[in-house]
Amino acid sequence: MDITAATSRSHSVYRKFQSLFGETPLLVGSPGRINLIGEHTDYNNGWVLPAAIDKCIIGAIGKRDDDVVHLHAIDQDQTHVATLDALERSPLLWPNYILGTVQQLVKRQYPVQGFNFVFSGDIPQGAGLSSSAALECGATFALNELFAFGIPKLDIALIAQAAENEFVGVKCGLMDQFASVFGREGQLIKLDCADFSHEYIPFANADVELVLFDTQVKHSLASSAYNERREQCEYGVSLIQKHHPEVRSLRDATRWHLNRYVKPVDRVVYDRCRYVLAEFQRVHDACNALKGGDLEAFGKQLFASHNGLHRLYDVSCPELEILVEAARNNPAVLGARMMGGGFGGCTINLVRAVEVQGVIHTVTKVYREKTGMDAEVYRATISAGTRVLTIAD
Ligand code: GAF
Repeated sequence: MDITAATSRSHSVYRKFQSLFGETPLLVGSPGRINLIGEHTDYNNGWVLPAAIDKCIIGAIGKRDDDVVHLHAIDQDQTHVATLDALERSPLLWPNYILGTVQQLVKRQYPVQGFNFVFSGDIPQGAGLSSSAALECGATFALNELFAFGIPKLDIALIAQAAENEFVGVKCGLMDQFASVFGREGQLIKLDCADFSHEYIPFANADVELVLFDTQVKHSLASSAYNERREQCEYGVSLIQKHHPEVRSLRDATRWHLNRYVKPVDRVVYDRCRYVLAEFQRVHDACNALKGGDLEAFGKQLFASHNGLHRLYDVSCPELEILVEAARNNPAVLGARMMGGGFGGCTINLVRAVEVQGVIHTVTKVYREKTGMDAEVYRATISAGTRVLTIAD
């Protein structure tokens, strides 16, 4: 989103809140994310390399005198009203991302009171850009500001993740919520999901751009397959644990463990686990390449990550394959891979800046010819994390 669009959207969220409730709200912005490499590694206690982007949720929040939670989604033109003592799942789905965070705050004994919340977003849904994490983080952050709870940033991300795990029912790792809360302009975040230590790595190179191609599909098995992959990894760990109780996650496992204890029992689980171990290493190799300014080596890690996601982790789909193949055949693309949970959504492409227009033209043409659909294109700008906005923003 460019600055003008962001400003006009902040204004319209602000005005909508005033027209509904006659009061002046607090405004927050909470971004979606991209991930350069480290896919399906977060819930295995490994490393990821995400960044917050300029597409975001803008929310307006204000206190009420009762225990009502009054939510309004501008883009859907839908309202959901609940009370704090009866936080039930809504069939509208979007309220659950907010109600889930409220439930987590109540569970942690933060004195939440009634509030009004109005929001709008420009993060495409189902594109793997974490619109749901942005909403969860935005709501948690806004409630923390409104009621001055003093919740540290890491806990905001953890509360948002717990909302997704427990209220929404997707057993995601912490990557999306962490990236949304901790994002910084122009910086990638190398996050160690075992202890949440992290370092920022600048992504500032005028020679390349990050281009996302959106398949425009989200296959229905996405969330059930996601939970199944997680269970398969846990099963692999349990097979090793019988002999080596000190191995508590794939982070502690080695190829030797996999060959000895997993491969003879379950070949599919073995493939899942060996993908994860290889992806751990690729994150390090990619970060080292980036720090050394070797973008070609960095790009190769992206292609290798995709191969593993497709062949071993089995979370790709025909539409993603068409986009990655079209990119692979183009010398101006240094690296490309599917991004996020899989089964649809976007590919992320590292493209030589001077050739971006040509790459967009060719890849979208191939996609149209092979699927009859138009791939949406986003040029990613790495931006700041969840924050308070002034009306001038
Ligand atoms: C989704 C999840 F929400 C993340 O936690 C992560 O596991 C990702 O899929 C795959 O890397 O975005």
